[in-house]
Amino acid sequence: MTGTGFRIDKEFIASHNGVRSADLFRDYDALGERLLRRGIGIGEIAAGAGALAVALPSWATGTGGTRFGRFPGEGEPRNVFEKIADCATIHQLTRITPRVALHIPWDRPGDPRELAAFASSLGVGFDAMNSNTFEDQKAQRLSYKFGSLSHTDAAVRAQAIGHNLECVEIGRALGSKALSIWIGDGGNFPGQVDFRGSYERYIESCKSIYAGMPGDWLLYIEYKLFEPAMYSTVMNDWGSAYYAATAVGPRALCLVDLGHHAPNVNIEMIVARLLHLGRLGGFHFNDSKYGDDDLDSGSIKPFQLFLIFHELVNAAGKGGTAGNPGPAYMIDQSHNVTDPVESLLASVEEIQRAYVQALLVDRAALAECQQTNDAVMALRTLKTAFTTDVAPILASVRVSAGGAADPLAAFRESGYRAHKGKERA
Ligand SMILES: [Mn+2]
Repeated sequence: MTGTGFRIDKEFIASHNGVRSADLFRDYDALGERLLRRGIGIGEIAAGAGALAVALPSWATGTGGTRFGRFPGEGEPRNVFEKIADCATIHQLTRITPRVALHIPWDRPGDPRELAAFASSLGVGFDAMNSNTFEDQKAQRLSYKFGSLSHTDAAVRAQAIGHNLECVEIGRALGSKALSIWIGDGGNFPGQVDFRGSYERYIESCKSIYAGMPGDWLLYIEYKLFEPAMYSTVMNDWGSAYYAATAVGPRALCLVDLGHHAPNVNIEMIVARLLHLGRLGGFHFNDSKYGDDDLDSGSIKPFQLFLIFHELVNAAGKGGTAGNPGPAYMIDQSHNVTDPVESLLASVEEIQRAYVQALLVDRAALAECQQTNDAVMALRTLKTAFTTDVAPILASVRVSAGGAADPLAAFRESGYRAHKGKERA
C-alpha cells in the first residue's frame, strides 16, 4: 500500500490563509510594536519559532485506549504508510513536524527503502526508532512477562537486545539516527525483583545495544516512575537514567517523558540538572493530571511546559547545552476521545507557543532579580513572557512557510477525515 489517497492541496491552504491574512498582518504588527517596547524584535522571535522541530509518533495517529477499552474513530490509519500520510498532513499544516518516530514491531516495514521513499515523497523523514519489549508478539520465542533487558534469564535478555538491534538496522535503512528504549521491567510485589541485580542487568544489556549502534547514533534512555510494574520499576527516574547513560557511553542520553513523573514533581528542574550534566537527550511531550495520562501537550499545565522551555532557552543562551546535542523534541500522547490528527495539531501549536513564550523572557532582568533575591519580580518577569499572546507569531511563521494560519480549522474545513473514512474502510 503506497497510495496516499486524499491530500490537502496547496490552493486550499492558500485560500484558507487568504481570508485570514488581513487580520493576521494587523495582529502581527500590533504585537511587534508591543514587543519592541520591551526591547524585543519580533522578526528574531519569529525566526526562532520557525526553527523549532517536533517529531510525531506514528502510534499517536490512531486512537489510543485504556485498559478499559478503545473507541476508534473513522478513517484511522491501517498501516505504517497511512500513519505517515497523516503525519505528513500535520507537517503540511504546521510546518514544524518534519520527522516521524516509528515503533517496532507495530510499524515494521516490509521494505524499509520503499517506506523511506514514500515518506520522502510526502516531505517527511524519520526520527528516533522505538523498540518494544514491554509486550509479547505472536511467534515470539521467549516471554517478556517478567522483564526484558533486565530479565533474570540471559536468553530473554539476548532476545530483547536482538530486537533493539533489529530496530537499529531498520532505522539505518530509513535514515534515523537514534534509538529510544523504554522498558516495562519491574515488579508488582515487594521482594519480587532484586533492585540492584535488575539495574545492573539493564545497564549491561544497554551496553550490548550501544556497541551494536553506528558511531553517529544516539541512545535515549527513557525512564518512568511506575506502570506497568506497580511496585518497582527498573528504569524509574532521571537519576537512574543518568547513571545508566554515563555507564553506557557518551552517546547515551536521558529522555524526559513529561508524564513519567509523580504528580507535582518539578520537571523543569530535572531538565536543568540533565542539561548541567550534559545528558539531556530529549523529550516526549504530553500532559497529565494524575499519572501517565498521555493527555494533549499543554492541555493541563501550560505553565510547566513554558518553564521547561525557559530552562532550555536559558541553557542555550549561556552555552550550557554543551554535551547535549540539541535535545530531540517528540510528542508521545494517547488520544482517546479526540481525532488523533486534531489532537496532534493542537499539541504542536501548544509546544511551539511555550517555546516562543520562553524566547520572550527578559533574562537580564531575571538574573538581576535572582542576584538581589527579588522573588516577586522574578516571577513577574517570567509571567510577562508567559502571558504574552504569541498566536500572531505562530500563525505568521506557518503562513510564511506554506502552512495554515489555523491548522485545526484548516484540517476540519478540508474534510480530510471524511475522505479517509471512505478510503480506509
Ligand atoms: Mn514516552
